[in-house]
Amino acid sequence: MIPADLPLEFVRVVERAAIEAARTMGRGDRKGSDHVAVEAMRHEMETVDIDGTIVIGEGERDEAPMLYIGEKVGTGSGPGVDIAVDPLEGTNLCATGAAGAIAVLAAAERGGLLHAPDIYMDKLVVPGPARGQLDISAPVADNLKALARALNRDVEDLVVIVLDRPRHEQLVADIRQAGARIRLIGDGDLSAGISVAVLGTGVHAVMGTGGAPEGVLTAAAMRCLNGEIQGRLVMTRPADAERMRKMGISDLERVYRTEDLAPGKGVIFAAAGITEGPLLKAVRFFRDGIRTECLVMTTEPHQVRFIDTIHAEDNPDVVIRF
Ligand code: FBP
Repeated sequence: MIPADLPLEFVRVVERAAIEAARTMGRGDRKGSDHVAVEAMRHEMETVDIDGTIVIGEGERDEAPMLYIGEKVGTGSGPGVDIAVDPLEGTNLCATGAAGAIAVLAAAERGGLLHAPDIYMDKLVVPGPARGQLDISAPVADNLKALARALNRDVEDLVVIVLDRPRHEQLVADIRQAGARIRLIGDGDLSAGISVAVLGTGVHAVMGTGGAPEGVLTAAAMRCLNGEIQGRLVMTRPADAERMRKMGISDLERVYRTEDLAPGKGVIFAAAGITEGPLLKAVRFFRDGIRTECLVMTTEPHQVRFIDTIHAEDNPDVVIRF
């Protein structure tokens, strides 16, 4: 049983990572930004009463000094939880001050999140009304027709988010051919996926290949937002086969559904805005404090909360503005 206050504890963790990353915004130092976000998240996590294990993190133990896969986090007293983190999703976005960088954490009871290898994944993310009506293996045009039908609009009225990469040349051509509109993004298919599952954001699907770890985090968000992700692992380097084998994955063609990627009963998803985004505002620094915006969601109870926090200086003269 996940304690009721745990989601709010995780808000603290993503807020801290977001604040530290945001201080480095625009410095052009993607590694430096990532490093401070990782350190801040790791440090804040030490105070959370969980017996946590990182299942998706900064890499294998020999690659990452902190938040590596298998690392124990939390005070050690409390429930056993598996944790997936992306302390800075969109390192380039933060380094250049572009929109959409977020700090992210998902958690579930043991076994509640897929231990996905750090390789690519072909993804299809759609909002709740289209759940179960598209098939990642079907032609793009068929999927866009099904999506339009589910959303009660024409294909021409759909906006599909695609990572701007040469590998997506054919996909972009297929979407254009089908008549849908496209938003090409530089980075950040996880925050794009979250926006897709929230009606009113003006975007209706994410298509194309991005990171598999981001796919698992997207699935945790979809469990809370009733959206859908379908994903298929993609091997691009010789080392990927070994990675998959080590994780017990033999079927390359397998299509993972939302519940395969994030099967937990009690899923928690927390994200904090770093740079400005469609759902979460950027971290704002002012004389008397810092303001952050977070999204924290749970499946049990099913809640989606937006939390706007002023971290005020400890000073009796501080003025709080709306
Ligand atoms: P980072 O924050 O690790 O830089 O990842 C950003 C991102 O754009 C993800 O959102 C996406 O899944 C992945 O990188 C795509 O990978 P690539 O940049 O190799 O195409």
